[in-house]
Amino acid sequence: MPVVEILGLASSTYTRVARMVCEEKQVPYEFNQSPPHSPDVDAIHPFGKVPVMRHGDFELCESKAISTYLDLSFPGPKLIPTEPRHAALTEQWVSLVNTKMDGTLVRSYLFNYVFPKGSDGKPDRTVIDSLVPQLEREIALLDRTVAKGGFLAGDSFTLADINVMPILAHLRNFPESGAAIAAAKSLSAYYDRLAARPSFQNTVPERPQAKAS
Ligand SMILES: N[C@@H](CCC(=O)N[C@@H](CS)C(=O)NCC(=O)O)C(=O)O
Repeated sequence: MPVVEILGLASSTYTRVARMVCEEKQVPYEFNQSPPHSPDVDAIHPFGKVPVMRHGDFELCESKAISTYLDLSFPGPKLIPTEPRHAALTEQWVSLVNTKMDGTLVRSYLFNYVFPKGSDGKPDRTVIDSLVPQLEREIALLDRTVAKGGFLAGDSFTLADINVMPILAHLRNFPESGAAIAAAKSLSAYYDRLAARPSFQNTVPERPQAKAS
């Protein structure tokens, strides 16, 4: 069996998802640091995004598709449950996080700190302040959800949890999101519990550096 190759950036939340899936299922894999729009990435992802995957002659992009392929192709714990309702809830939470919350929490809020666009090279306070109410609503939603069954989709660990953990890991390092997570008691306990998993520990990226505001 050829080895699975994951190409992407260690700091990329979506890349970490694909790597965590390999780790959880104990799929032997190689991780090749490849930035978005690098030639190897562009050859697989039509929009040059990471992660992408190679497995022998099979090439694939998009973290959810890669996760599904790995989950179906390899033995080990099922990360997308087979029971229909549990599977659907897993899909629902991956979709809610990727299509809405990633936009608020990562691309808008977090990127404002990591890639500041203010004319003085600093994070734009007005933009950050305008994002905080929605950020707090989304953290509160995650908090209420994990308070019910201890996980995002029901009462066991799934791809939905893998998908949100890399985002929470980054958010804990920034002021407003860190405070919101610290105040969300169920979400904080959930984070601490899941952060102890080897799949998470083995994929820790370098810490993103915020520019001083
Ligand atoms: N829907 C994609 C999103 C991947 C994505 O946005 N990756 C980011 C890094 S976390 C990226 O490659 N950004 C570069 C770009 O959008 O040009 C997935 O799930 O894999």
